[in-house]
Amino acid sequence: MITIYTFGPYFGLPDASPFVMKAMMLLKLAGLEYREDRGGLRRAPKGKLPYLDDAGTIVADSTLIRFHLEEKYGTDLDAGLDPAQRATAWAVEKMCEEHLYWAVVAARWLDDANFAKGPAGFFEVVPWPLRPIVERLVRRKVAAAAWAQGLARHTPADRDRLAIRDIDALAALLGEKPFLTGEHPCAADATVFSSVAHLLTPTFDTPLLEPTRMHPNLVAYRDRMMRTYFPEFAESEAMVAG
Ligand SMILES: N[C@@H](CCC(=O)N[C@@H](CS)C(=O)NCC(=O)O)C(=O)O
Repeated sequence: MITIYTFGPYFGLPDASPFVMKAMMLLKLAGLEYREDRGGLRRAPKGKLPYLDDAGTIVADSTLIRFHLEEKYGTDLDAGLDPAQRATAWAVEKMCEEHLYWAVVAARWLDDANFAKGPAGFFEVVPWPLRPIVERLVRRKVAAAAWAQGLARHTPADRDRLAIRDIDALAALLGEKPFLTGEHPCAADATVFSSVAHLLTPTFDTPLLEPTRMHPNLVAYRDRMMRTYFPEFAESEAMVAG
């Protein structure tokens, strides 16, 4: 049995991390059973989640997990796509992960009110009097990572303008198709779905929620994917935003 190391459900979503949700989706798209383990962060080989244990083979990083599943189980999660569609899917995935994701991180971790509504809850397991110290350290680490990536150096207004370009691009690329590249999901749908679901959760008051909600095709896509792949979350509070 494959074990995937996760943070667990938060904000009405299957996982607090879009990368973990993506990896869970990839496992579902590959038709593989898995179990979740929420206690793996301290032993994470790269200090991040997700990572996976497949009969003793440890794979850390959601995209490397994809490659592992495709290689070990002989499946092509982009089956049926031509080279240009594969290239577009890859570029869109990396736009979500390396650009849009950081706007979501900034909105949640740098804004005090949003931090209190979301990430602060991750530290409830830390006993007093350590909790505020650990919380401050981790928050500082996340802020430093967002600064190093670059998006956090902009004013919030510029950051949001840049992220809204990504959101509009996703909506335009999806169009009226059920999935990013057509009638069937491809690997990048795992990322796009988890990104859109995270953008739409009403837990956070962010300037990215309304620009996402304004695209009925993105909302319908999120709803469709959630109903199909995570039906246990289809009625959660995160789905109210649509
Ligand atoms: N490139 C990695 C990114 C994973 C990632 O950034 N995970 C974050 C949560 S969204 C994490 O585990 N952060 C914990 C930390 O930095 O301490 C992937 O695709 O899996």
